[in-house]
Amino acid sequence: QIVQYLADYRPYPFLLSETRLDFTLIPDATRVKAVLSLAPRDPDTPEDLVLDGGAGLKLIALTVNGQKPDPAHVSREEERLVIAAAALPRSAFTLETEVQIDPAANTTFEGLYMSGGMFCTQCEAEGFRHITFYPDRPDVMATFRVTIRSDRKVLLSNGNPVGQAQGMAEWHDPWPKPSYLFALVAGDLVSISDSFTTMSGRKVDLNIWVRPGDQDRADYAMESLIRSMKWDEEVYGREYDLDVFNIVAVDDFNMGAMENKGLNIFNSKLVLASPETATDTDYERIEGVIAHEYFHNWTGNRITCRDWFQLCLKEGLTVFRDQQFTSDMRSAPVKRIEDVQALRARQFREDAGPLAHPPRPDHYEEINNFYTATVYEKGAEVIGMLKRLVGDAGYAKALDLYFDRHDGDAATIEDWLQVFEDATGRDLAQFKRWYVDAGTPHLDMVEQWSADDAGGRLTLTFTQETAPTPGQPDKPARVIPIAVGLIGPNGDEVLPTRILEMTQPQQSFDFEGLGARPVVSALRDFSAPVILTRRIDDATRAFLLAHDTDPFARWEAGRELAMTALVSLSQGQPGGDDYVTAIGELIADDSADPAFRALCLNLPGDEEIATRVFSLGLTPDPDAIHAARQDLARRIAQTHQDLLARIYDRMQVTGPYAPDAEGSARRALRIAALGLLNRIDGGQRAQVLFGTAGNMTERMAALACLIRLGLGDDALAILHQEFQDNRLVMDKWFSVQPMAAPPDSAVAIARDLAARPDFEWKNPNRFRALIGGFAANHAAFHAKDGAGYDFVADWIMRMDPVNPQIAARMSSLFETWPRYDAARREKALAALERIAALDGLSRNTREMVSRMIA
Ligand code: HT7
Ligand code: ZN
Repeated sequence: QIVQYLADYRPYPFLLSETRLDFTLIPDATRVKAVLSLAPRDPDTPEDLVLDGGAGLKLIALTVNGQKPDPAHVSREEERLVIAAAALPRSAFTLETEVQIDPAANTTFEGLYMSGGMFCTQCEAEGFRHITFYPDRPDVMATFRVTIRSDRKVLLSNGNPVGQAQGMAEWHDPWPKPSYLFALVAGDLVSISDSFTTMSGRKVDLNIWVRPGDQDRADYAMESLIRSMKWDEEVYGREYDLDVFNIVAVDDFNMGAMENKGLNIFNSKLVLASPETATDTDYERIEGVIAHEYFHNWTGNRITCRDWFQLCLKEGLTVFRDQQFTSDMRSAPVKRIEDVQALRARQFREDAGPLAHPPRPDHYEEINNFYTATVYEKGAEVIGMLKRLVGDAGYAKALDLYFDRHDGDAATIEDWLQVFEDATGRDLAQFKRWYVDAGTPHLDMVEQWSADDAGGRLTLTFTQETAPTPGQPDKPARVIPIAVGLIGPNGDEVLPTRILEMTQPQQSFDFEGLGARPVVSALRDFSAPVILTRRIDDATRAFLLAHDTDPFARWEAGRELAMTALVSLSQGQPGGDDYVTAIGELIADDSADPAFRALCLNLPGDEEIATRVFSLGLTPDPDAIHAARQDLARRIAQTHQDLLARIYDRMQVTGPYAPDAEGSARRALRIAALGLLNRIDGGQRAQVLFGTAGNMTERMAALACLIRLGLGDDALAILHQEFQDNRLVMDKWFSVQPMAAPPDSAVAIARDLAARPDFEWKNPNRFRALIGGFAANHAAFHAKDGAGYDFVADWIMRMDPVNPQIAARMSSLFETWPRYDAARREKALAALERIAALDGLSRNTREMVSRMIA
């Protein structure tokens, strides 16, 4: 069956109570013995036992209750092993298998594979079936007992250690779990260790395992873990439940990190950091991802998903929780603005193109293609809306009920919503649309003001509309929480934030007894993931940028000022004067948070401008957009050069580097000022900063400035010389060049880089650095002659047979192709068709490409 449908869900016909695994680890001939304690779910209805298992499993032995079944009752299909009901007892039985696998030949980084001499697993979503025959689905949960035999020094699996001898270790995980949470690591590793005492007084050993030499770069990850454990106790009342919590850093990893029970495995870039090698953004991501994976222990592991259609149940909720955590650890307004920027850049783009799907899809071909911004980030936004609608107390009550009711379950979105209905008494039938419908609603707001003797009345009329998405032509109205505040003409707030609940396609809300006509501050804190349009002039936007009391709405007013100017300039029209004036006033305000000022000073990127141009019914011209952005940036620099120079000097942080909110805020503003000044000082400041800065944040910013001016060669050579043995810094080296290069030279630069022997393209981080870095250069990727499309397509085709997950993920770079002019569309489509025609194309990439060219 190629397409999987939610509607076809059926419980597994067998119950699995315990899984015992015995690994003998040899790089090209690992043996895996599995003993499964099974029982028919309904003994009166005999069923075949169907086990998942990939072609790479060589079956060595199979017994049922110690007996070899009649071979006529055992069949091997392409990706399954079937034991006929006739060969199975009607009551509890033991199935034993032994297989041989070849981790050394596994380049997919799924299942059991090798990374730098170490054995490592990745089982979500369906990797376990490449390790042994098993019911590899999230609703089949069992306790695990694991024996590892290997000559590697450190042998790890899930749960608690229960035995250790020379060349052998035994682990027991008492918490029933699905196979996707299984993990094993065997390597010559070293650890940094600490401990955490839980709220009930249990001491937990904490270890972060890294390659020898990397220990001194794991401290921040450890501190982040301890902060996360404490926060989850304080805010959600969730305590850790094993004696030990292990984290392992791995160089070859398809995604960011994995929440395996008690044994989180991380991409080394999300563990290792030092001021010399990591940027502020890296530190913030490390803290956020460590928290995310830790929080999965409850939202994902203790309560897991019934099937993969429910993925956003664990991912949306866990992203929401990690966002809350970061808001508490750092600046809440800045975090909110960053999250909205990311949502718009990735999820809105997905929702508006051929890959659009609901947070809970109802069909898929390859589940790995659904680890998307929609499932993760929109999934989190939906929970944010739910919280706004039921209030903080309602949310807390619902979450307590969720943990009480579903601990140990494989749950669904229906279970999740039921908990909110039961805890708060609200009917959430309409709210469910957010989970099952794709597409971003467009929300239009019209203001009507009428003055009379009793005072003025303001009427706000909202209209919602969602464009059709693939397979979903009709979009009924959704419930939309719209946070609104009113600002008086003197800049004082006359109405603090109020949530308007919109449930109809069109709906009006009145505000009575207002003295004078206020300015509306709408969609405060980005209260719903919608695209808001309103008729508002630049003067009113500038007023909101100066006076709005809601930080998000204030930033948004500035963003809109910049965006309208950029759209106008990209169409060959004038624009930008109001923005240049207003931004000068804002950044001169030393009482405002530097991080907030930096966010306001950074112009929208080329891709974001293209998205806006397209949403206005126009065809984006990447070259004109790039030129417009350059032009506006240069005007800001020229107009405010003294002010920017002052900011650049004053924001310098003296003393030792600390990756905290305060220091990174100052550096962010300093770098934003540098980016503008660089356009008029001939790269002078950037040269000095690159040579003198003691931290990677400022060095990378300076390097990007120099590359932009075509002056980066010396700095690149210095960085290479210094860090050629540091993979993570070299990834930055590979990505910044095509990303910051002038668009007309970026393809050539990317090609040269790709030809270097140290472009280790099978490593996902390196591949993403170069290919993803290049595609982030919007005008270069969308070059008129199609060279950008061809470069990326060639590399997707090369990667596909080696690592289909990575190839498929990279193919989504093409998802915006239908927006552009006919000549570009033709070239992008030709590139996609070339990929589609590749012999033996993986299921992963085939699904993605066929959705994009459908
Ligand atoms: N739950 C994990 C998602 C995941 C993954 C991680 C690493 C490599 C492959 C993977 N496939 C799916 C990560 C998370 O969301 O926390
Ligand atoms: Zn997650």
